[in-house]
Amino acid sequence: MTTMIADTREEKIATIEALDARLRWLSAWTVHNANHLRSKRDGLKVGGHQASCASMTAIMAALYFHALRPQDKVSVKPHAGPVLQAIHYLLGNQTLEQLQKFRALGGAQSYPSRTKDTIPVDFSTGSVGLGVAITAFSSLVQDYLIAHGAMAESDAGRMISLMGDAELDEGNIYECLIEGYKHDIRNCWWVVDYNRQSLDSTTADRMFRRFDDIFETCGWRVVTLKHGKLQRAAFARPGGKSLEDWIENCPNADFAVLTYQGGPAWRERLLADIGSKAHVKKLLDSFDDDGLAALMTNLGGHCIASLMDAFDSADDDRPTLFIAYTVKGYGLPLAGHKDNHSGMMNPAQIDQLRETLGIKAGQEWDPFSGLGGNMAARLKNFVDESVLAKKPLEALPKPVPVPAHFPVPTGETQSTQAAFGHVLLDLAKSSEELADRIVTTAPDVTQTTNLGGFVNQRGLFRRSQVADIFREAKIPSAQKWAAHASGQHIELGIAENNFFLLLTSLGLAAPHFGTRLIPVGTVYDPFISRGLDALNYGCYSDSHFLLVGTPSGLTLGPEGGAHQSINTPLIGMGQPGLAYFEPAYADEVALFMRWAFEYLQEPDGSSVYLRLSTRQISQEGRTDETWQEDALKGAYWLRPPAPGTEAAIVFTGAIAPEVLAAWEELQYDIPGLGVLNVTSPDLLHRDWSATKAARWTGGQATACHADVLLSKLSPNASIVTVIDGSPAALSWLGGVRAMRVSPLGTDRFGQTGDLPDLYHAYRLDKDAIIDAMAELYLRR
Ligand SMILES: Cc1ncc(C[n+]2csc(CCOP(=O)(O)OP(=O)(O)O)c2C)c(N)n1
Ligand SMILES: [Mg+2]
Repeated sequence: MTTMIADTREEKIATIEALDARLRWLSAWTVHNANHLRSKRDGLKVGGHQASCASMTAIMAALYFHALRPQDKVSVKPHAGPVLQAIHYLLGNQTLEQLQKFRALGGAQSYPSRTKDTIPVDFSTGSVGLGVAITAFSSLVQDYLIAHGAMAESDAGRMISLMGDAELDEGNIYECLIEGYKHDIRNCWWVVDYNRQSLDSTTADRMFRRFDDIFETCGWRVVTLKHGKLQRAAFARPGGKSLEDWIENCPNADFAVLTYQGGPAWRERLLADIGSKAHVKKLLDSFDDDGLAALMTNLGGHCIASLMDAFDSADDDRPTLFIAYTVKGYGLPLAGHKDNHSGMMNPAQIDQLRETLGIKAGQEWDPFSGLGGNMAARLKNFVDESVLAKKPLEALPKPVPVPAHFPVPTGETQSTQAAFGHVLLDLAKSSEELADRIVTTAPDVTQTTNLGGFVNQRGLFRRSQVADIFREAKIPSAQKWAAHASGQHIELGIAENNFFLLLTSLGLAAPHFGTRLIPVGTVYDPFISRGLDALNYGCYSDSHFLLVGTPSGLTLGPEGGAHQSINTPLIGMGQPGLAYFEPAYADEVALFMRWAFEYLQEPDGSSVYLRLSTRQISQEGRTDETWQEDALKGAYWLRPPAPGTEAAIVFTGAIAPEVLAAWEELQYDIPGLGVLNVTSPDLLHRDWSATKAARWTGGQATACHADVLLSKLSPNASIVTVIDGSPAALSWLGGVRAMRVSPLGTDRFGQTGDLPDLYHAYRLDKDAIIDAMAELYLRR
């Protein structure tokens, strides 16, 4: 055994203080190198946030090298990304080359990224607020796994967010607090870097204590770290009480200005304000200017001993908010300046910092430079022995088997939404392992999106049993809402941000906790937009889940314009990490769901989005399964064209009956007219662009699926495209083989009405399709 540097707590504090200084240096130097030393080709500022990093190095040093346990997961405030990189550099998990390529292609990312960074990252961050709330949902997912016997209670980790104080302005934080309270979440820590500065300004003094109230109301313990040990020692001396009171009442902006100005300014102001009070002058005189500046900025969030004590004090599973007072830019010449968010040290200033920290010129990247061989070896030993160095790598458990076929819901007329409900219900009644792994959720729209059948079978999830009072009182209801630890539906209030964050956490259950869950979430299609950033966050984090948007489009009829989704097909196409399908028929729903359950378990898979409808339409009398292969690629000929035909109708989704009616009528004028059912405008478009790109990027220059399908038509053919949504989702198809297009769809807000009226008013009916075709012919 090598001797540990930290045999006593005092030694440990001193060691972590040394690491804090290293992290401050390495994070600042990484940003400096990227901006001032690396050659530039485009004149763009590279950027980076030295002040945001310095604000948090002590918090991170104390957390990572003292409080963290192997099973804990951490979400790091985006702008402290370089500190996380530096920690892994000290641990030997990060290379010099990666740090030198900070913010360059293939290098360390500006903000921690699960998918792009080479170091282990538990949670991606970037969009402020989301990286915080996700930890609460992951603690809920952990509870779900414990309750379902997939994890031992003793293996429960803490889900920790290291957050900026401006993140407390994001509404999604409070949505999450409320939902978290309902679910009685535990094992969640949020540590606020309370530097009272955001990007633009110094934050409002009025919020002092309000955060405590809000969090305590929601069941959290609040631990405030206002003063470091130097300050506490000074307060205990004669005159100290006056100094403490002065700090207590000092407005945030004044504190920031004085911090920036330094020792002489502190002295002048303190003497002016409280110099006449007993013993104060003597107390202040006992510090030189640098000492006074150090004293006044010795806030709790920069004091390793105070941080260790605070973390140690929260030794149960109660959710805990640590408010750690800090100075933005602590220890740097940028400290406290209101413009320091993107501010950067100039070469002279970084040189000065290097000297202060005892690092030799030319040894800036040396992890333990300037410490002397013995000390450096002992520090390295401490780091190597830390819990973090033993953190297990993320697991990739085997996929859950998916049955080879899903039975197709029967019925002459069906809606895609009802078919979705049937497929899930069949699964819920089965003994398939897949059914046991499915977790459903919805933001208060469980019944109206046809999840009810699954929930009746599998129950609501609650750690402690909640009886179904209506049922016990024998009041008839279609819903059996008993909640218990083995339930598989997580009920959410109406907050679509929460919905997407929960789906994200559920989708990360495999890498985070070693057990695969198959998340299925339903939401009214138009309200996807309400949680769009959280959806994007989930996809960016490479979480895989099945999203069902239903009902969709004008086809919602009498519900009217506020509920009719228009641009969701474009969201489905434009969102990376999300494969969008819009089935027309029930058998397509069964096919895509089966495919999705496999695809979202593949390492290169993604989340899947089904855009569904409540409109009941006549089903196709299929005679074979040949359509399926093409349907899974994004489109198939529902009515194959005669070879070389001059025209086709290309459609997506629930307006199939109008399309087929137009087809019947047009056949006399256009014999052999084809009908192409585009089941996924998304896959079709991706395939088209990928095939085009492949020619130039070393791939095979094959024809894309859309090209193959449309090549059945004459080279001079025309197409009418029609979708209950943005026409742009399909109109691009004209570009694949240079065909003329008449695009139908909705590009203005909807309104109430029955379907014939609406389809007529918005030109989605049979006549509109025939007119559009006629127009193409007339213009020949
Ligand atoms: C959703 C979102 N809006 C805006 C931004 C731009 N932005 C980046 S950091 C920041 C302020 C951060 O302040 P704070 O959380 O207090 O961090 P710190 O002071 O520690 O840098 C803003 C507005 C963002 N990253 N995400
Ligand atoms: Mg801040």
